[in-house]
Amino acid sequence: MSSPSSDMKAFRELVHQCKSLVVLTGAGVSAESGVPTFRGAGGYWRRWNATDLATPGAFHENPSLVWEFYHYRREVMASKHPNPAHIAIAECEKRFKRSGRKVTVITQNIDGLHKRAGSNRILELHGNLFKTRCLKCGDVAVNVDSPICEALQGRGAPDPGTESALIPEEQLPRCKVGGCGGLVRPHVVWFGECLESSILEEVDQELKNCDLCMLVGTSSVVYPAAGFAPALAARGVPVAEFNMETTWATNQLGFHFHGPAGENVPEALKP
Ligand code: BJW
Ligand code: ZN
Repeated sequence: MSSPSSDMKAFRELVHQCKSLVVLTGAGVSAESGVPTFRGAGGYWRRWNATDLATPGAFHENPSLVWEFYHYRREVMASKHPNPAHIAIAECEKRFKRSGRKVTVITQNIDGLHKRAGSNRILELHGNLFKTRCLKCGDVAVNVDSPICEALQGRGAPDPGTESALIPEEQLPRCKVGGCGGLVRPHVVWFGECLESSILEEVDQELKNCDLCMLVGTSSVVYPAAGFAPALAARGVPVAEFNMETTWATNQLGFHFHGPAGENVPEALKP
């Protein structure tokens, strides 16, 4: 396929004409808010790669360590704010709604920043950092407690030399449903786990109906999300990638805008 265009004027023309815009986002959309991405220099916590701790095996082996990691990220995230990319996407949704058009955010991020920016139509593919799921009764609950439990207070420091806390399981976050008290885990999707089927059905619907797509700040290596934009492009839907780098998907897409999402996304969505 020929290399993608970087003609912003032509892309903005498509935005003005489109009826249903899907914005697929990854960690790069939050990078300018100060949230580390997964792959690359920022993706380490202590001596672990973040993706090594995002597995059911890691939690099974050492729930204390994995909870320290997530506790750290919850505390960091609570101090971060949406950046101009999140805000431009949320404002575009409101503007589109007034003329009977729609914007849907399909995000791999668990940081909740799209919602905090004011987006309403959001599908969170990989869950949410501020939700827990009970391993005993399955209850899913919103949880913004800080710290999430007493034993994690002051724990989770990211420096490579930090000693692990080795918190006994009964002192880790527990289910608040009356009488349950089971161990809870972060309500996020780890490698090898299935994405929620109801969300995948909604995603299918949105992808089927959309007539324009923006792919923002993702390395496009993690499936199933990595397949969404190339599948749209193969169907003839125009897709624009916004990234600091090219990815394996770039050459299958119609547009590529090189550079920080916080600059290029607002430019692309200017009223
Ligand atoms: C900027 C920027 C700026 C920076 N502006 N840009 C098919 C083929 C092969 C394997 C599989 C397959 N189907 C499924 C699999 C297995 C696996 C998988 O995909 N493995 C691959 C690694 C090969 N997938 C799964 O296991 C998924 N489950 C599943 O499919 O179940 C069924 C099944 C299972 C097994 C086999 C087959 C089927 C589940 C995936 C769950 C991913 N979970 C994580 C952790 C979530 C919780 C947490 O956060 O702790 O999700 S992993 C991590 O990666 C996280 C992210 O959402 C995800 C994607 O990362 P993302 O967002 O792309 O971030 P980065 O860091 O990679 O990239 C950032 C980008 O931003 C870069 O490109 C930068 O350049 C850019 N950037 N600053 C613009 N300012
Ligand atoms: Zn429970």
